[in-house]
Amino acid sequence: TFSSNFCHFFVAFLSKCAWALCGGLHGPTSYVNSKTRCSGSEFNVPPSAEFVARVSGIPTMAKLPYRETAEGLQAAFVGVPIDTGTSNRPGARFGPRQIRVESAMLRAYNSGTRAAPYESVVVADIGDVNVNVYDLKDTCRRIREAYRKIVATGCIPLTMGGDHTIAYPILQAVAEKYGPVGLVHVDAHIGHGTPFRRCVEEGLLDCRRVVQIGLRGSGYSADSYEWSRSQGFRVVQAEECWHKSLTPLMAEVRAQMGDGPVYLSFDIDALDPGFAPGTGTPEIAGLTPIQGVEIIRGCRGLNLVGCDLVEVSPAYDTTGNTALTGANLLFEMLCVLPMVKYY
Ligand SMILES: [Mn+2]
Repeated sequence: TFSSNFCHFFVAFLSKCAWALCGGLHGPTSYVNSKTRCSGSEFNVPPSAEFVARVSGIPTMAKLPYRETAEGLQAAFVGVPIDTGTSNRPGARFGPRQIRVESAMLRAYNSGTRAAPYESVVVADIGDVNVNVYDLKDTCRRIREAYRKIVATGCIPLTMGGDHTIAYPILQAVAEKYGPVGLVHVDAHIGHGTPFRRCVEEGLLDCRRVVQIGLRGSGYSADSYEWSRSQGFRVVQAEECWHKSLTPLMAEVRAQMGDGPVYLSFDIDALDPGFAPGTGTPEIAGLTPIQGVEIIRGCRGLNLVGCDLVEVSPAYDTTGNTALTGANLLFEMLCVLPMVKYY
């Protein structure tokens, strides 16, 4: 409608004015200013590239302010730079850093869905978990402890990996707070780094509310997904996704997940390596970026308590496109969090 359009542009205009007034055009440190400090609003708003050059500044996720802790935040971008759990090509430890760099392209509104995350969620980049690159078990302990603190206040972590192992200690912390969670797992592999097997063994998942989407490739036996199905998971192999919109599938997934807490774990290798080559264990004939976006947008309405985007490995990515795709998928995740306002 005209009035909602007007409101949208008016609010966008105001936030830009706030930036300009804040000194967004002046001074080397001004880019980390936020709307909080400028206008008294409670939200953090990244500087618009209309006022602050995209290439300027220290690269935080989406050019959001950096905060030391999750205190006072409703959502937080967190990096977990580890690849000690990688079984093939290493390099995902550099994923969070490269995602932050490419995220400079992100703008404040979701043009496709009309989501306005920075008008409705207090969000910041809280940096990286201090991992132990020599000891995966110690890294898992460090991740679990860091995420306990993050989720303690109700903050929703949006994690940048890192190899998929990290989902295990994250889910330990998440399930400790929320109880066994539903899981939307998007991946070429059944359990990259085996995080979800460990999660099942520890009772962290509500197994009737688990779906795995995009599984494919050669296997260790003819029925590679028997274990998943015998746990009660819904398995949607890549072949079932070929040539299709995944919007109808996601309606079924929403019904499966119900109102309970849900965690979304998205391995970038779910996408075809033609679109996202910068990853450790590529498998051909994967999902398209459109299908990836359909999956995430299809999570709108779920009680999401955490999301991750893992396995971005920049060294195998000659164009930066994998990290750019990862940054955009993380933005899409922010846009489907329960409290996000839509125009
Ligand atoms: Mn994978």
